[in-house]
Amino acid sequence: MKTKRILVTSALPYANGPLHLGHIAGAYLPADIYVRYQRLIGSDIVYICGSDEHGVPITVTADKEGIAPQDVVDRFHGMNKSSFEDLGISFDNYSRTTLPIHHETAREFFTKLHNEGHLIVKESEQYFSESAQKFLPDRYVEGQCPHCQDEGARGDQCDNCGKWLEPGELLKPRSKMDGSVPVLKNTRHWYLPMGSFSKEWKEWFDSHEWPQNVRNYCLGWYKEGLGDRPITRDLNWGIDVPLEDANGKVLYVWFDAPIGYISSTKEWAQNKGQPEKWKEYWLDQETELVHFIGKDNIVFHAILFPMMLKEMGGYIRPTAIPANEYLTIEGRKISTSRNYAIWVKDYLQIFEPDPLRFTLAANAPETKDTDFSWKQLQSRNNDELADILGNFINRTMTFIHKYYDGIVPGKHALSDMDREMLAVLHDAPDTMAALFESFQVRKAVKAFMDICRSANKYFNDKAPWEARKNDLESCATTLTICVEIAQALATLMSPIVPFSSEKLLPMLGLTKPLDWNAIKSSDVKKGHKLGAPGILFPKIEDDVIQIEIEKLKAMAEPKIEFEAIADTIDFDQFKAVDLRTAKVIHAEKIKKANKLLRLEVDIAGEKRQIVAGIARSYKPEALIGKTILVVANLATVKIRGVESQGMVLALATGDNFTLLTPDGDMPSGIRVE
Ligand code: B3M
Ligand code: ZN
Repeated sequence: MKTKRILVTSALPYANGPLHLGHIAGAYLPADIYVRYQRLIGSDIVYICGSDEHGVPITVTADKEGIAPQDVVDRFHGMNKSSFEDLGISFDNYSRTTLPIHHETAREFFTKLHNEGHLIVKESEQYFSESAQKFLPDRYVEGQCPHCQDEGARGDQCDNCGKWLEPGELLKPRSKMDGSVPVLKNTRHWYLPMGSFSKEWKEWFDSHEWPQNVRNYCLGWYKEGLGDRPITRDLNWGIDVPLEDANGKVLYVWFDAPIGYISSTKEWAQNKGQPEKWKEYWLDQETELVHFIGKDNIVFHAILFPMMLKEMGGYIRPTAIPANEYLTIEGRKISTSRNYAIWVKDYLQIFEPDPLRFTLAANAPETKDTDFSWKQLQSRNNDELADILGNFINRTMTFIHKYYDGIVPGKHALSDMDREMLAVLHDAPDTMAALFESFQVRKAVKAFMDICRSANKYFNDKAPWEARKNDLESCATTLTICVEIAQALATLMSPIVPFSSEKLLPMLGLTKPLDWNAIKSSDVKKGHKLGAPGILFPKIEDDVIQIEIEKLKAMAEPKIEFEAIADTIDFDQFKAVDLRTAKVIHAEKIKKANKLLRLEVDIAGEKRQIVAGIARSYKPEALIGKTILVVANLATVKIRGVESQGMVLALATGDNFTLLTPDGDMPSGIRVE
C-alpha cells in the first residue's frame, strides 16, 4: 500500500511567555497524537514547529521587563522547547524565526511576491508617538472600540467584538507605553491585496472539506470582502523588508511566521544531511499539509498563508486545518496577563506527562470550549487509567507470574467468549484509525477505554481463578488472550500516552510496539516470556490535588489595588450626598455596550432610570426585585446615549462588581444616615 506523505504543523507559539495547558490542548497535543498514529502505520510524515520570535507580543514583554527582545525570545524559546519535549510533543524539528534560514526564506517570499507584482504599496496613516518619536504598533495603542464601545480595544482589532480596526477608527486612542495621545502620521506600507486573489482562493477553499469553525470564519470574512492586508510594519524588531526604500520597516509578523513552517522544514532537511528534501514536502502536490491551530489563527492559515503559497507558485496548500476551540481552567478563561493559567513546566514538576495528555485528549476542545479541572485530572488518572487500564494489565501480569512463572501458557480451543473478545480486539485498529484520521481525538480515547472495559469484563467473565481449579485449558487460553490484548493496548495507547506505552512494553516482553495492523490478528505464542510487572499509573492522592486547587484559587483572586483614602470631608459635606434604598423593577443590557445595564428603579414611589456598569457581574434578570443603594441626588447625565438619573453603589474588586444592599428587608426610599 502506497504510504501517504504528510506534513504536519502546529502553530508557532510566541516566545514571549511559558506554555500553558490551553496551548497544549489547542494546537500541540492533537497534532502529536495524530503524528504518532501516522508513524505507527508507516506514513511518511514530518512534524514541524518552532518559536514565533517576532511581532509585538515580544516587544511588549521586552519593554515591560526593560530587556532586549532577543533576550526575551532566547529565554522562552529554550523553556518552551523543553516543555514540549518533556510532554512528549514529538516534533521532527522545532526551529525559531530569528534564525538566518528563516530570515532568508521570508525575504525570498517577499521579494518574489513583490517582483512579480503581487503586492501593492499604500500610504496610510498610522499612530505615531511624539513623546517616543516612533510609530506605535497596534498593540501599543488602546482605546474605545467604535463598534461595541469596549474600552480595551487595540489599534488594529477589538478582542471584544472581533472587528479589525483601521488606523484612526479607535476612539480616545492612547499610547500604552506612556499614556500619551498618539497622532496619526503618514507612512508607506506594502499590502497583500487579498481581494484580487479571492476568486481563485474561493474555488480552492470550496474544493475541500473544512471543520465548521474554519468554514464559518472564512466564509464570513469572504462575504464581508477580503481587503488589502498590510504585510510590513514600522517596527525595529522583525525581519527587515528587503527593499532599498524600506528603511525602518519590517515584515508583519503574520506574514513571516507561517513561512516559519517552511524554514523549519528546510532546517530539518539540512540536519538530516539532505538539504533538498524539504521540497518533497512543500513542493510536491501529492503531500498532504495539515495545520493544527487554535481558532484565533484560522484566517491566517486558511486565507492569508494559502494565498501567499499560491502566488509563490508550486507550493502545496493545506488539505486539513483542525482548529481547536479554547480550554478554560476551573470554569474561567485563561489569562496570561492576569497570570491565570496552569503552566506546563509547573505541572511537570509535580505530575507525570501522561495523565495530563490523557485528560486533555479525553476532553479536547474540538468543537466547543471545554474545561480542565484538577479533580478531573485526578479522576481520569485514578478511575480510568489506573482502575481500568492499569488494573487489567496488573491482574494479567500478576496471574501469569503467580501461576505460570511469567510464561505465557498458550491458547487451546476457543470458546464463544474468547472469540467475542478477540473480535473486539481485532476491530480496534480500524475503529481507532478512522477516528485518528478524522482528528476525533476525544472519540478515539473513548474507543480505547471501551476496549479496556471489555478486557476487564472478559477477565471477570472467564474467571481464570476458578478455571485454574477445574479447566486448565480455558484458564491458559484466557490468560494468553489477555496478553494479546495487553500487547495490542500498548500500541493503541501509544499516540495518547506514549510514556506509559514505553513502560508497558518490557513488562509484556516486547522491545517495540506491535505493528498497528498486526493487532488485527494477534497471536502470542506459548512460552513467550513476560517481563517484571510494575505500576503503570500511580494514584493521584486528594491532598496532592488539593494543593493545586488552592494554588489556582489564589491565582484567580482578583489583584485588588487599594486606592488611597480620599481627602478628609466634614459631616455637612457627607450630608450633601443623598444615599437611598431603591427597588429594581426592570433591568436590561444596553446594545453595543457590553459592560452596561439600564435599570429602572423605584425610590419611595418615584421611578428613576439609572445606567450601571455591572453587566459583567450581574445578569439583568437576577436584579429584578432586588433592593439596592443609590445616590439619589446626582445630576442626570447621558451614558452611551442613555439618560442616567443617579448612581448605583457597588464594590469593585478587579473587574468584578458587588452591589451594596441593605442587611434584610427594607422599603425603598430609606436614607442612609
Ligand atoms: N504565534 C500564535 C498565536 O497567535 C502565533 C501563531 C503563529 S503560526 C504561524 O497565539
Ligand atoms: Zn468592539
